[in-house]
This record gives sequence, C-alpha cells and structure tokens, in this order.
Amino acid sequence: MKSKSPLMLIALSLLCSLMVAEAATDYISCDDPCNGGDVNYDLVSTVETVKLMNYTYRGRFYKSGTDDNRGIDGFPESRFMGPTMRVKPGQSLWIKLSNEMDSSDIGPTPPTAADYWVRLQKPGEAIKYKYYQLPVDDPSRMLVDTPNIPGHFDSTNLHVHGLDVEVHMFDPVGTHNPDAPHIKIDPGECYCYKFNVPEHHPEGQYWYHPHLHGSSAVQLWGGMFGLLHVDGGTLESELGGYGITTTKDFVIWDPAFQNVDKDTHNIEVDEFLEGQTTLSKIHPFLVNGEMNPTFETATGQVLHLRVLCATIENENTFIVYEDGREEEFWDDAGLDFWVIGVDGVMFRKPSRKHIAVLAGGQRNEILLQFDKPGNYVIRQHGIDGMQFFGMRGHPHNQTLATIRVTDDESAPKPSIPIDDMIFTPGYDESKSIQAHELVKSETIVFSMGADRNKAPFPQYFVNGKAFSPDRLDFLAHPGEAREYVLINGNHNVHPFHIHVNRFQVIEMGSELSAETYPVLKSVMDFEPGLWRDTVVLPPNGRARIWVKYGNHTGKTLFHCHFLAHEDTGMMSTLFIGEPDFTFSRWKVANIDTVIMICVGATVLVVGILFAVLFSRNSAPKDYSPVSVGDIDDDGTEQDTTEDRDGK
Ligand SMILES: [Cu+2]
Repeated sequence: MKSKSPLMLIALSLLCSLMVAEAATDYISCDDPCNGGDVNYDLVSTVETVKLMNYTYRGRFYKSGTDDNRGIDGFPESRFMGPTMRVKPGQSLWIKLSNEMDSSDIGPTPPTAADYWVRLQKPGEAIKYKYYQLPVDDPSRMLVDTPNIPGHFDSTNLHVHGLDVEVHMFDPVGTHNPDAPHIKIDPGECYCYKFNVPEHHPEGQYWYHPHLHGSSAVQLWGGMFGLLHVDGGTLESELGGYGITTTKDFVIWDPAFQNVDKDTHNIEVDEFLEGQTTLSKIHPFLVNGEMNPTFETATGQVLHLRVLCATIENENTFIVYEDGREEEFWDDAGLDFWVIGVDGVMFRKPSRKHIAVLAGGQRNEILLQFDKPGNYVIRQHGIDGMQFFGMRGHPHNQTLATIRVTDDESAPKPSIPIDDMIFTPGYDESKSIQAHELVKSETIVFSMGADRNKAPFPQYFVNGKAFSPDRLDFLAHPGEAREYVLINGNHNVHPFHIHVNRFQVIEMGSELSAETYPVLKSVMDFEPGLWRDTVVLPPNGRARIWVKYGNHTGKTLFHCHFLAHEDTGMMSTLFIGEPDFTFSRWKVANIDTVIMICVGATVLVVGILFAVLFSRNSAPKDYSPVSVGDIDDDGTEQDTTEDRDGK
C-alpha cells in the first residue's frame, strides 16, 4: 500500500498541473513591457477626437504606445490605421496590446431585444421584408440569443490576419484547452501576444484588426486596424531588379461616421445593429483614409499598389478607367492591370486583369502601367445590385482614387514587359495539396435567418447554428488535408476566412446568372489552386477549398469576414490537433461521477499520507503546534476564542 502512494501523488499532481495549465494566460500587468521578441510593437487601443476629411470625428483607434501626434488644433492629424508592423520570416513578433478605451461618452449603445422588436414593427426595405412573418405582440416573448447580440464595444483583442502563426483567439495564445475563453481585453487591461513567424513564411501584405465576438465590426468601422508586412526583402529586390521602384499602400475602408457635433458615436451603426434596414446614410469608401486621393505616376512607369480591402460589410471592385469613361462597362472600357499576388502570397507570373473583386480581409498586389499621360480613375462599379438587392446605402458606384499620369521622361521604366516578369512565388508547385491527401470532405453552409421574433435580427448561421465559443464545431489534425465545400445560401456574398491556415481554391460556382449580374463572372474568376486566406462565396453559390493543416494547432475559428455577420453569429470554432484533458469539460458531462471520484481520491490520498506520516513519526511530540498570532509577548499561548467571535 505504502509503495503505491507516490504513484497516487504523481497522478494527483498531474491532474493538478493540467488544471493549472488550463488556467495559464497571457494577460499581463500593464507595467510589463512585453518586449522579448525579435520585433516588438506597443499597440494601444484608444478613444480620441481626430480630424478625418472635413469631419471632426470621435472614434476608437489604434495608436503606437510612443506616439503622441497632435497635428491640428490639438487633435491628432489622423489616426487612420495603427502603426504599420514589419516582421521577417523566422523572427518572433511580440505585440503588447493595451486597452485604454474608456468611451462611455460615445456609442453605439448595445441593442436589446426590445430595441430589435421596436424596429421590426415597421418593416424596412419592402423588397427584403415583405415575406417575413409578423412579429410577436410583446418584446418579452422574443427569443434572445444573447451571445450573438453585438456589445461590449470597449473590450477588444487582436487578430493578425493571414499569418501562419500560433492560434490566438482564445486565451492563452496557442491554447489546446477546448474550453479556453475568448481573449477579451477590457479597458485598463493589457495582453502580451507572442508570435513566431516561421522561416518559410510567404512574404507579403497582411493586416491586423480586433476580433472580439460582438465588437469587432463596431471597432473596425471606427478605424481600428493596421498593416502588417512580412518582408524578407525578396519582393522588393525583385521589383527593384525590374526597375519598379514606386510602391504605395492602397487601403480601402468603409467607415461609418458622422460629424461629431452630435455626441453619439455614429447613428448609422446604431441603426445597423438593429435590423440592418436603414443603411441610407452616406457610406463612402475611403482610400488611405481619404476620399478619392490622387496617386502620381508617369507614362511607361510601373506603379505597385498593395491593396487591402479593410471593409467591414462590403465588397469592392478595382477597375481602372480613363477619366470620363467610368460609367462604361468594364469589359469594354476597363484598362488592363496586373495582379502579382493575393492574400500575402506572390504569384510566379503576373496575371493580367481588367477587373478585380475584393471583399473584407482580402489583399491584391497590383501593378499599373499607362501608355498616355492624363487622369485615370480607380472605380468601384457593378456590385450595387448584386450584393444587397440594390438597397440604398450599400455599395454604390464610386471613384475610389485618381491616378495622375505625367509625361516625365526621367521616371524609371521597367526593364522588360510586365507580362514577362517572373517572381519568387509564395508557394511553389510542390506545396500544392494533392487530391489523394484529402482525408475528409465537409460541408459548411453560411445562411441567414429572418425570424422577426428573435434577437439578434437578422440571424446569421453556420450549418444552421449561431456561434458558441463553448462548442467545438470542426476538428482537424496537423498534417492532414481536408476539403470544405462552402455553400452560400444567400443572395448576398459572404467572404469566408479561416484563421492561421491558408487554403487552395479548387472550384467556384453560383446559381445566379452572370448575364443579370455581370460582376459575378469576376467574383468567380480565379486560377485553380489559388492560395488564399479569404475567399468570396458567390451569392447563391459555392466554393470548394482544400486546406492542409500545419504545425499550428489548438483552438481557433473560421467565419464570414463581413464582421457584422461574424459578430451576429456567422462563425464556428475549429480545433486542430488533440485537445488537452480539461476538468471542466468532463465535469459538464459527468458531474456526479467526477465529484464522487474526486472525493474518493482525496480521501484515499489523504489517508495514505497520514499513514505514511504516522509510520515515520511514531514518537510522541513534546509540543503542541500553535499559530504565531496565538502567542503572547511573553511567549505563552493565549485564549483567542473571545477575540475571534468579536466579543
Ligand atoms: Cu457574411
């Protein structure tokens, strides 16, 4: 019996250590610098009043912890985007995120079931709501899905979009605890993100943004996001080798804001949260935080644009027109440009296009070259009808930016035609996933519900279920390849994004007609095997993708990258690898058994310990142990019964 007691103790301590492991976390004291990486960033989420175009705008922003820009009338000149981060393959990247948001003075107010009910008494756009059932006669009779109602707008966390790094949506980063909670950094709290960028990480454009379920859309609408470049120098030197020396970021963002003379954060966001029926305000698409900015280039010169579509709820087109021809059909009047990479993965050869469609989260590396001097425009065109049934306020034809082309003879010209250029691809062909590697094909259906007796409204589902962080929806193992057939049951698009793991697009299709919606053809225009981290699911359509899971295992997510859809339920958990044993998960299923086993085990172990102790210390002790507080100044034991009872 005595010989077994060490084994029992080992078992008990193993159990204890697992429970301790489960409680591990990367929350830090805000005094902790969190700067042990090869590259370190100090990122602060804050609420500030800034100048944005003609507006004085109060919103939620990122800033660098060392930045104190106060350019205009004491206001920061701009808080458009957080600091641009740069990291090289093989480096560790540490990001300290300090949440200094305390925005009780700005909205929006999280909606309640009663808010939804009031708004749903009057159907909005007739085309969208005329078939829906009548609502219940009292808000108290509504079904309420609390975790999927947007809220806690001042709490946040961080997603490094597209990077092949540790899973980082649940605490701590890299967790294998199936019950791990969301990383939720409340005002006044700090978190230390530690990432390791692999040696062979593709070089390219990535980005970061908040990803806390319920508040991510509101925070991105406000302006919380930034660029993150994985930059080993290969692309830059190859472009330079061809004589391409001008590279510009081109960040498309659809903020929702109004003049801050009124003290609400934003009326449009309030309305959106309660029914999405009244998006009729100005909803401009800004580029680099400006309305229709101008880029300069010269005839023959090549302009490299790194395009990020950071829109929250909209897709975009990228079409280049000669100024004045922008209302014409792109197949007739759109000028050629070249895509040399998407979603942080470079192509081997440039792909010539005259239209590209991008949805929230996607990136395109684009080369532009013009034969004649003059003004050209980059245009959003043709998706107003398709995406949201032609609803007002949703994507409309808009000039995103102007390109002014001069006749400057001295501007650098490329050494060879763009069509002949070769780049080091992000993935060579040997990395392509093969059909025989697939272990399983799974179907993932994105759909919307329109039950007027349910809050939130409308409802957003993956395979008929709204998001729950406590449920494991999809499982996979490192090293295995899986096929996902992604079905979009709706007439509007949903961009599908999977965290940490890139995929190859194998097939796309739609039930809709490209004759009715000409832009649909370019939504579904892709090179088979294209590597992406976000793919647009065509309306009433599908995409078939292949994923090969790598070394980054643990609890993570996939979701619709229209973040308002994600916040309202269109997200699923994905667990890669083997989950840790966790006490709480077991307890949920077998509470009585667990209590009995624990009580029994504790009694047994304590009994064994006593037996061991008494057998070793059989000699009687010549003193009685007392606590220090119970000893008087003269060293004698005192009677403290009265004191303890307070009498
Ligand atoms: Cu969606």
